[in-house]
Amino acid sequence: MSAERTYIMVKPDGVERGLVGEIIKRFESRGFKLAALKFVQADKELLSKHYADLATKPFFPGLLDYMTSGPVVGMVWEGKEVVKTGRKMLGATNPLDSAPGTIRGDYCIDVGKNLCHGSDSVESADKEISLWFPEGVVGWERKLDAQIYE
Ligand code: RTP
Repeated sequence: MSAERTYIMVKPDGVERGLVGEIIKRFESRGFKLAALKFVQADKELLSKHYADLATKPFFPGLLDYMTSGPVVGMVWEGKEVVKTGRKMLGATNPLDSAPGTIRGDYCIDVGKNLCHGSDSVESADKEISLWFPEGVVGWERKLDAQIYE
């Protein structure tokens, strides 16, 4: 069983719209294992680190306003190829390009209100998990894994 981890975050619009449970449910139902979860009012300093690669983009100030407009729910999910699969489950960055059946494809319309974030590589996931969970992530053994992985 792979211990790959990804950082998934419900953005302020997702929290306000009551979609936290729905997003968690999709990852749980798929068989991924929840490894950490946190409700945070993030500040611009933290988000500037999270989105450092977007600092020169014209939409960056608006992105910081959006992401600080309310609390977010940060999570670490664990499982086989969870980084790539998590991104597929979220859907395309622009919700209008997201397939039905994905989170964005089912629940949103605009790129600036796209509900959720998912790490785009294992390397990004490691950085994001360290940034959002500096206290570390507690490992736990899930006996159910025997019913999910061959
Ligand atoms: P995320 O980090 O949120 O999972 O999104 P992503 O990797 O799919 O996309 P990225 O290019 O890293 O963009 C990060 C977030 O910035 C907002 N965005 N707005 N107005 C725009 O053209 C625009 N482009 C991106 C979105 O909230 C996007 O998720």
